[in-house]
Amino acid sequence: VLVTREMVDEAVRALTGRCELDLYTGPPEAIPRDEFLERAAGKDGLLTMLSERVDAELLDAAGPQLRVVANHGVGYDNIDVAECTKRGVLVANTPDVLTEATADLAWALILASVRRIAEGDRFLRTGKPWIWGPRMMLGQELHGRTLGIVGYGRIGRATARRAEGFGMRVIHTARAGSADSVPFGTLVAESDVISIHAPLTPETRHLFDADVFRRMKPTAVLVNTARGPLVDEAALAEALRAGEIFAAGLDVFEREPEVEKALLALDTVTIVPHLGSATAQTRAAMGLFAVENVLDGVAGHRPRALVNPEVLT
Ligand code: 8YV
Repeated sequence: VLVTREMVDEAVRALTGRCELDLYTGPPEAIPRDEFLERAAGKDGLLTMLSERVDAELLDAAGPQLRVVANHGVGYDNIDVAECTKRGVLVANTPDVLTEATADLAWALILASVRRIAEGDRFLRTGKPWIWGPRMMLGQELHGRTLGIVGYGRIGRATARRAEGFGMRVIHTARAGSADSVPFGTLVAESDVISIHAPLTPETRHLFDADVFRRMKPTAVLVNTARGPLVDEAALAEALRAGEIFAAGLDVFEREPEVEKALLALDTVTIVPHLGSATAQTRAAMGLFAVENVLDGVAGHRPRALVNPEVLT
């Protein structure tokens, strides 16, 4: 089994002695593409992370004995699932265990964005003199206002549940549509806070573009803890600069690990480096889940979180 980035100790311990282990430990943090192609050769299982592209080229390099690709994460847009299925390779992910941690981070960004937390922190650190005043750093109220959830799966629902404590009304859009979901245009126009929880697919790429920002309320905030390319970052920077929306909180970026320069220049943007699932407890659970999936797949058993069950039929 090849593991493409360092996992937490619990997960490495769980894998040690259970298989012949090829553990990439860097530097750099992420395995370079050439090395990924080289070290995948002859493996029965791959335990991959966020940006490790598993496509036809990689599957060719791995060879026909590859049985399973276990992704350390719930999102698997880095994996060409159709290509894996065609070749009989199982694909697994780690749903559920990171739901609550990611919903917490969405709220951390919502609160930081509406109450200007990062901006206030940055301001005080400049050491500039300041005097409290009633007009100082005014944010936006949450109570009594509307939260729009884009993508009403596990994490979207967990984020929605937390809104009750803040006295917010919640509306949502869902991929398949459901009795109580609203059209995307309605959500965009009515929401005071929009939190994105949809997967990255060809349909959701740049779902938030210049036109959508123009249709949002000028007091609204946008939070993204899903995948960066759902938002056109250059258009977002322009919308913020032009005052078309109030603020944005971003955990994910269009070209990670790069962050759009125009966003860095704006005080209305709060950014963190893809920390949605980054708690000690959740990362241990994710690591152990991915290990279980890869070992099951290698042993010829059905992984608990199998993305492409059609391989087995
Ligand atoms: C991970 C994530 O940090 O689960 C996901 O989809 O984006 C994060 O929880 C990342 O996938 C690591 O591989």
